[in-house]
Amino acid sequence: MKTDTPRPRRLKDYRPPDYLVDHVDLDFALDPERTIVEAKLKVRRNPAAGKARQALVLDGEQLELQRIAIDGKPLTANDYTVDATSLSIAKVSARAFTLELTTVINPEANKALQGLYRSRGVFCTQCEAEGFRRITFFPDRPDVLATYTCRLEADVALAPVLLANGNPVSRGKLGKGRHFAVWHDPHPKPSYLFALVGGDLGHIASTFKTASGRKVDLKIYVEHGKEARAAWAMDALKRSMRWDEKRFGREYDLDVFNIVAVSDFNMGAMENKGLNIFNDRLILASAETATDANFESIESVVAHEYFHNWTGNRITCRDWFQLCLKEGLTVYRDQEFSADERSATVQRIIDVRQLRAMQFTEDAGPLAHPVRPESYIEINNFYTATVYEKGAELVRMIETILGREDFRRGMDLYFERHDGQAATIEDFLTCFEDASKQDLSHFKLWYSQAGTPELVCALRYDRAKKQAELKIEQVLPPTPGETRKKPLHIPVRLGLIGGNGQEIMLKRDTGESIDDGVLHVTKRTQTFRFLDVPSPPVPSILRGFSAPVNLTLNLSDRDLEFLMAHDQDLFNRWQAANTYATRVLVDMVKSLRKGERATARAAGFVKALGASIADEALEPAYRAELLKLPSQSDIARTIGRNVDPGLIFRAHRQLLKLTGTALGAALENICGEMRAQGAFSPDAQSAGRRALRNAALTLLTARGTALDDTRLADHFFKADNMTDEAHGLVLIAAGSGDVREKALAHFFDRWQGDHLVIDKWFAAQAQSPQRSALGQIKALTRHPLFSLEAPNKVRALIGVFALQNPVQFHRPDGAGYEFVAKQVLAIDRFNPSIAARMLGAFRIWHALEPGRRGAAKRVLQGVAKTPDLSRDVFEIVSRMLDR
Ligand code: B3K
Ligand code: ZN
Repeated sequence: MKTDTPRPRRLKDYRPPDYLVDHVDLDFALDPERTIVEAKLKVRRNPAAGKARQALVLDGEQLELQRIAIDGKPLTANDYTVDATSLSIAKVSARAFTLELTTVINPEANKALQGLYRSRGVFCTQCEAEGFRRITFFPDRPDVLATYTCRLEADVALAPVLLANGNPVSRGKLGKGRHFAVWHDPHPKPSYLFALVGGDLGHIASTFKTASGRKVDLKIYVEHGKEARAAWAMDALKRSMRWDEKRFGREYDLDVFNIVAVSDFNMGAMENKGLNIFNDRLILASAETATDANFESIESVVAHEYFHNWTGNRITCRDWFQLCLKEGLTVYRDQEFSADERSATVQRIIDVRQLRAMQFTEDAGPLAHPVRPESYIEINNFYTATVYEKGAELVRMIETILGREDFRRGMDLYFERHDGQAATIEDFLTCFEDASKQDLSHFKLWYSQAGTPELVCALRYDRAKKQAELKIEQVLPPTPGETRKKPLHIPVRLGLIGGNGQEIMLKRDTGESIDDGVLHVTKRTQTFRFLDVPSPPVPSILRGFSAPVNLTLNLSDRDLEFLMAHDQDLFNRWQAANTYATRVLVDMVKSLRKGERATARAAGFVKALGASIADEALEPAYRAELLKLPSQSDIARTIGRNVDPGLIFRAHRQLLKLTGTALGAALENICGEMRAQGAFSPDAQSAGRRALRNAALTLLTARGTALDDTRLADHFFKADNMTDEAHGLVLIAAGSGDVREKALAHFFDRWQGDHLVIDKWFAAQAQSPQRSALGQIKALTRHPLFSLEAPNKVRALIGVFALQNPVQFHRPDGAGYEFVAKQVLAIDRFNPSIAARMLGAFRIWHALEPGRRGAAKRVLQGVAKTPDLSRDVFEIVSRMLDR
């Protein structure tokens, strides 16, 4: 381990910046290996800094400083010092001055993909969180807001397209095959939102007229030849722009909005002002090359990045501890957008599934942290499901607590009060308090307390008094560094359903109104009494998943069947099915452990499921969600300790097979009825039909008759869209035999020229539960189309293996762990951010049975002992082992 152990930064140490920068002039002479950056910063003392330090300290990494001057006068070597991470000028004028800097950088050598780098020959940037300091020296923190003018110069042949933030100002030829472009962004922004692009790209164009009548030119830049595949993203962009006007009264504020798709990108996309840069997998889509899930995530990420224009850019974060201020809020907004554009219930189911899979898992392990963390070593490690997805749930709870109207008033006030500022969670909450006159001080605990609360509920019915009594206890499990927790304010949406399936009017004995069905749980234990309940009710608790908690409630299997049939809250109807399936699966794991077969309970579940999916009043997408059984990781999370992924795999298979067999006829019907009607369309309804058909196919395949094998092979080989083709490939690759090799070879031949589609080929093999999988995956790391330097390839092969192939990743011999750790260390040499993320797959190691736990621990200890770890990996592995 490094001798100079990296020191954490802490929220409580926040100090305003000593100096502010009001305007930045940048001039880039783009060159693959020697890009010259001339920066002119208009600097002044920060009046709010109190007793400012004399020295001006700027962040800077991996920069070659060529020239430094103040107000045109070059500094001498005695005037300043430069070390590996900063530049300090001991004495500067108390009055405003212009600091001039010339730095040289090497984009081609930049494999960390932060700062300025090249992706398949295209110059592009990624500055969030701290990448701008790899471009020039700067106070690289989100509370320093400046306007930017950016001039770019490059060879026309190399980079005919030159883009930066804001509006275009001018462009022209320079001779010697060079040209230039100037861009100006009038909106003050932090350095993390800076962006430029230079390259040879094609584009599609459109326009948008804002509510107040301004015309905005929209362009999406992609690799030549892929223009047609950007149409869906353009459509999504325009729908997002309209939606933000209607729902939140937010208009776009520049003359142009540009999106550029690049291949090598550490994350999904980036909201740089007026110039969003995207991982091309989140832009490019056509029926032949993209699945419905791809179309769906393109729509939601395009929306997400666009929505950042207000929640993130116009109002940014004071410091990185406040990350959820922009991310949680923007995820909430994109979820709402998808809910409005598609089916709200199905969207909620998808979002909650994801929350539980990623965030609940994180919250239950060594990497648990509050939505607003209080310390970090490397901020890139905190772009987590907790900050994003749980952060969004907190915003949603505010809406549930205040009601839709007061929530909107609070949002309006937030936009009005903090436009142009770098704000905090306190600022945000105060807006809702002021707008609604409600006190959110208790609610605020959600931001600082980690862990997933458990609500233990019990319902009693008093026949004589015709009263029902619901007792709710909140259990707050300890998380690293935090053992005693305070009770939270938890909004619990409730319904009571009478024996006839009718909703019972909720009437509290206290007389308190409960029109919205929301109970406010604020104490450790609370009892709610309801009057005039004519017959014993079945409770439907946490409707719409009104809070990110686990629910423990003693419902009988009959009660779950009843809810599956009658709950008017369709989310909870699905939840009942999901709870029932989980129960069955956990039982099966227990029996397998004892060497028994337990299928009795399963029969009840399957029967109820059969009845649910027969209900044609329910839309296909919803029925598809019913048919998707809990995943192996869901079962592992529910079991929680001494997890044996081998047994879980077998139980899961058993239930799939049982369901496929028992519901065979109905599923076959679905496969027939849900065939495509007419030409491919990515809309939600058509996608829902495909989803239902594919879900049925999964279960029928598990049944495993010769007929089922033929159906699956046909589904794959005759597919006319990527949703069916990719789904078929995954199912076929999960099996063995000739068809597997044939299908993989067929897919490879067809798609080897397409660097995005071929990722599906890597991923299908990475998730195969076959014993031979690891050997094949190792071989694939040497495949000519694979590269450790390309994050999408790493995610498709290594990420999918570690996260979506539990049975092989958690091989009892530890070989899966060793393989992933070895890749992590190799990647850490050049891309720490991706390495740390991959290592995160170990976050459930403590919950495993002793044999695997020991194996995983040894591998983690090996990582921890490796010399010269990045801060990113150092922090993750330390937290992982520190418990
Ligand atoms: N704000 C970016 C994420 C940046 C991640 C930096 N490690 C994308 C988004 O959340 O919209
Ligand atoms: Zn975001």
